[in-house]
Amino acid sequence: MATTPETTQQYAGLSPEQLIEMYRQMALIRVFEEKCQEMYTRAKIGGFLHLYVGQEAVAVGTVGALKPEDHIITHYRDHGHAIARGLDVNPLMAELFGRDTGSARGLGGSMHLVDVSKNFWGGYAIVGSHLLMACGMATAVKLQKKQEVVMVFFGDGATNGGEFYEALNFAQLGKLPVVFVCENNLFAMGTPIAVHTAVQEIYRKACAFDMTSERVDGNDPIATYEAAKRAVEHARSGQGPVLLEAVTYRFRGHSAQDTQKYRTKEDVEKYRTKDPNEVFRKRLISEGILSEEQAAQIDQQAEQEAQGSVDFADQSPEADEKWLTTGIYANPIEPKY
Ligand SMILES: Cc1ncc(C[n+]2csc(CCOP(=O)(O)OP(=O)(O)O)c2C)c(N)n1
Repeated sequence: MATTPETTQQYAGLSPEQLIEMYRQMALIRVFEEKCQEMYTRAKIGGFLHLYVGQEAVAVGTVGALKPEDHIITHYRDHGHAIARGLDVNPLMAELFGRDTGSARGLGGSMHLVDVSKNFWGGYAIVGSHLLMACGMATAVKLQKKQEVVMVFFGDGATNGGEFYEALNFAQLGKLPVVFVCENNLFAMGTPIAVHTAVQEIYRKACAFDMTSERVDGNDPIATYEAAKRAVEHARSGQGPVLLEAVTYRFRGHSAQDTQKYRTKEDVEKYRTKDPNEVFRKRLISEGILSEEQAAQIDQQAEQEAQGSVDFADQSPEADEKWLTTGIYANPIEPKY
C-alpha cells in the first residue's frame, strides 16, 4: 500500500515539541555528515565513509517510532541511525577519527558505530548479512516472550542478495517482530535502480512471502514516522514482520571516494528541490510551528554540537592496540585484565 495524502494525517499525532525535535535531529545529522566529509578531506578520517546526507528523514521518522527497549541493527551508512537513536556525537566522531574515546574504542570506524546501552547493535559492512542477524535477535526476543521489536536498515541494492530473501522467509515463517526498513536511495554504489533490480518497487518483493509491506515518501519525516509506527505496532502485536520501503535520495557519493560518474550534477540538483531538511524546515515555519529565528538557532546549535565532536575527537588519544582482542564475541567492550 502506498501512503497517500488521504491516509496521512497532518502531523501523525506529533506535538509541536516532537516535530521541532525531529527537525533538530535532522539538522544535527546533516551538519555532522558535512563535518565528516570535511574531516575526511583533511585526512582526519580514514577508511570508508558512507554519508547519509539527503536521507535524514528516514532515520528520524523510523527510529522515532521505536521505544527505547526496541533494537536497531544497520549497515555501513549508519551515522544517521545512530544520531536519531540519541547516541552522543562525541564518541561517534571519535570513532571515525580512530580514537580511544570512540564508540568502539576507535577500532571500528565509520561503518561500525555501536552503543549497546541504547540497543543500537551496530553497523555492518557486509551487504545483507545483518538482515539475518536481525532475525536472530528477533528470535531471541520471541523466545523470551518480550514485547520488543527489531528494526533493521539496508539499501535497495541489498534486496537483490540471497540474504534478503532468506531473512524475509525466516522472519515471516516465525512471525518474528522485525521491521525491515529498505532505504531506497535509487542507487547501489554506482548502479541505478533500473539497472540493478527487476522489481523497482521494493516493497512488492515482500509479496513472495505474504508479508505486510508499505512504500512511503522517505523525504517526508512525518509520513515516514506514521508508516514506521504502523509497521512497529504490527510487529509488536505478534502479527509478524513488515517490509517498509522509504524512497529517498543520497546527495553525496556512495562513499567519500566516489567520483559519481553515473549521474550528472543536474540530476542531483533536481533532487535538491526535495531536500528533506529544507522542505521540513520550510513546512514547520510556514505552518507556524517554528519561527525563522528558532530554526536558525537550532541550525546553529547543531553546528556547534558537530564542531564540538570534532574538537573532542581531535583532543582524544589514538586507539589503543590493547583492545584488539577484547569485545570480539559477546564480551563486554571493557578489558578483562
Ligand atoms: C556481500 C557484499 N558484496 C558487495 C559489497 C560491496 N558493496 C558495498 S555497498 C554496496 C552497494 C549497496 O547498495 P545499497 O544496498 O543500495 O545501499 P546504499 O549504499 O545505497 O545505502 C556494495 C555492492 C559488500 N560490502 N558486501
